[in-house]
Amino acid sequence: MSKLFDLQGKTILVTGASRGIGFSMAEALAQHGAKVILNSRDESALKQKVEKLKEAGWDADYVVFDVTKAEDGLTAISDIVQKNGSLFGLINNAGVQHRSPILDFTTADFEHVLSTNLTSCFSLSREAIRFMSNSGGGRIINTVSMLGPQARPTVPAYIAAKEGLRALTRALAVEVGQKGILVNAIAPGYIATELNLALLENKEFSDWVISKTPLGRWGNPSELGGGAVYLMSDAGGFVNGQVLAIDGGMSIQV
Ligand code: GCO
Repeated sequence: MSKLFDLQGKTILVTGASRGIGFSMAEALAQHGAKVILNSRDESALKQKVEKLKEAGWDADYVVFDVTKAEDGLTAISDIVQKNGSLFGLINNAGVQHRSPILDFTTADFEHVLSTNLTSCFSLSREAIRFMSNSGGGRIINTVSMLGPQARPTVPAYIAAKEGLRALTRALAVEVGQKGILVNAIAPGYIATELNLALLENKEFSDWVISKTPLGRWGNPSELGGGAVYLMSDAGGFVNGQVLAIDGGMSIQV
């Protein structure tokens, strides 16, 4: 079988991986041979998900830390390297959402979203790069969003953070490419996850998503895994600083 998508021997940390897109990406990476390390703040959920992957015969572990605490991220990454010998990949997937009309949107709300969705990706990437640089290279994938270049009302912090994360992807890609570290992003469209439950249950909003998506439906979290495998594998070996849209075509429809 082709080695193009083979991730045997690769240790990959996925943040925000106890559910939704993060878990689906981790599951796809494990199915292609990677040792996946799932992160979130919810140890009970992580244990369940790691058990599910192990029962399927995959190589998985978990690490509990809050991505907004840089020191905890550094400790977690160094522990992963110590336990596994290396860290080949990092997926900065953890994220939060806050929806509110601008006049009710506090600065604290804004800073919380920016801290989780952008600053934490910078800090974790820096620490991952520290190790990847000494082990011949690696891969970083940032989960951005269709929102950024596109916008909608009531989610200014999310849009600002995700657009900033696109820019951070390019900034890191140009700085660490020489070290054999590739940095890319995946931009999901509207995916049926817990983060979007309120939107899925809002018929008017859900009908709008369906009408604006050429494939005429919400995406499933499992549809994000292939993009992660591609960008982590030899198949993506010359892709750097790019954003892979996985949105059913929504971002290109007027
Ligand atoms: C929202 C949603 C979006 C989606 C996704 C769209 O409130 O509009 O949460 O942000 O999660 O990012 O691409």
